[in-house]
Amino acid sequence: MKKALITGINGQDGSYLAELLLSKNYKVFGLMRRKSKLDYGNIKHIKDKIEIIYGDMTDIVSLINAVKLSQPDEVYNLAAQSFVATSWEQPIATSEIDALGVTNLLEAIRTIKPEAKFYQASTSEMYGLVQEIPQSENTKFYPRSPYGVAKLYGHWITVNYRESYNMYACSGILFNHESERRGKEFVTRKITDTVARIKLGLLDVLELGNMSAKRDWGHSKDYVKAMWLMLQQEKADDYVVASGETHEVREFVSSAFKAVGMDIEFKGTGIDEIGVDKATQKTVVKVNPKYFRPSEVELLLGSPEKAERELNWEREISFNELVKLMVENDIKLVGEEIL
Ligand code: NAP
Ligand code: F7E
Repeated sequence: MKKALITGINGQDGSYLAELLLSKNYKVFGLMRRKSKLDYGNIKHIKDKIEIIYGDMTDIVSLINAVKLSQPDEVYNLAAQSFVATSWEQPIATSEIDALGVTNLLEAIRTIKPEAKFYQASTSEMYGLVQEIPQSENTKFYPRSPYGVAKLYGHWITVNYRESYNMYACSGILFNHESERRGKEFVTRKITDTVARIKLGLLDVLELGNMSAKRDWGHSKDYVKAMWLMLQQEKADDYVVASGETHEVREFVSSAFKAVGMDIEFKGTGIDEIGVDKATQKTVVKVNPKYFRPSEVELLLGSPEKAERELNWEREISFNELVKLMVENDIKLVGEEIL
């Protein structure tokens, strides 16, 4: 039986990856932070099948303990302060977790179990002010947030440990991936949750920031398969995982309203832009500048060509299916709330 250690197990990706590895008969260990109130987050339904180890990416002692206890064949480093907007409010914490935390974990592995295979959750945010369209493994990086900068360190330290110590260390440069388990502060889930509340009469308006930003969105379930595939190769390498399509935030909004039978027309520009329900002529979308970022990533479009060719990775859930799954799930959850 193979053993895997997943940091950030109770996050969106951690929970889907744990399900995937359990289905492949792995013994799964998950690193979680201690909180004042015990909350298993996204792994409530599988917590009895997983061995939880308490630890923190900023505390190398806890990571050494975690590696000692689990003796993993594979380590997936998914733990991070992952919300870009928060990285301007907490740049130091973000760097300590997302940058130095990676070194902490790599050192713990190098000391205790250097033959373990390592996956680092890198991100398309490292491309930031994009230098090329589409972005591939060879595109120059230009991060635009403290989060992107910290993740770039995490990426390069992974490459460096591979080259310095011959460790099997991979970096997956994943473009945005979402799901029914996405945190509600991220734009997709904020949209689907609010659309559900508007549809059910609990809210009137969805307030957003930059609706012209373009993202390459996929479903987390598809993307965790690529993480696993990266650790099953003969040689460690870095891969872009993306859908190969880009959509404006505005388009996600229209699709989400469409999924509940509402047709939206956008009027005006900039901070005066509104989205109007064609049937009732009511304003259901507004811009609120408080959601603008100090510096924005305007466009992301990834090329998954290498992952498709070398890993045989394929995405199964399309953009429209993703929006529909998320909206239907939020209609159900909000419906249960008001019962
Ligand atoms: P997520 O839902 O925010 O999960 C992050 C996890 O990290 C949470 O379980 C969180 O635990 C844990 N964590 C945060 N700080 C920690 C610390 N100091 N010590 C230990 N655990 C800590 O993020 P996700 O969407 O699943 O993303 C997984 C990883 O992929 C992240 O590294 C993210 O940066 C990266 N990534 C995500 C995307 C995407 O579109 N989703 C794209 C590219 C890369 P708490 O519950 O205690 O906060
Ligand atoms: O923003 C715009 C916002 O917060 C997407 C993380 O998983 O993917 C994620 O980072 C876009 C941005 O995700 C609102 O300005 C407009 O342009 O959903 P997001 P993100 O910043 O792309 C990458 C790949 C990661 O690695 C990260 O961990 O949407 N936007 N209005 C808004 N965004 C939010 N959150 N809220 C708004 O009201």
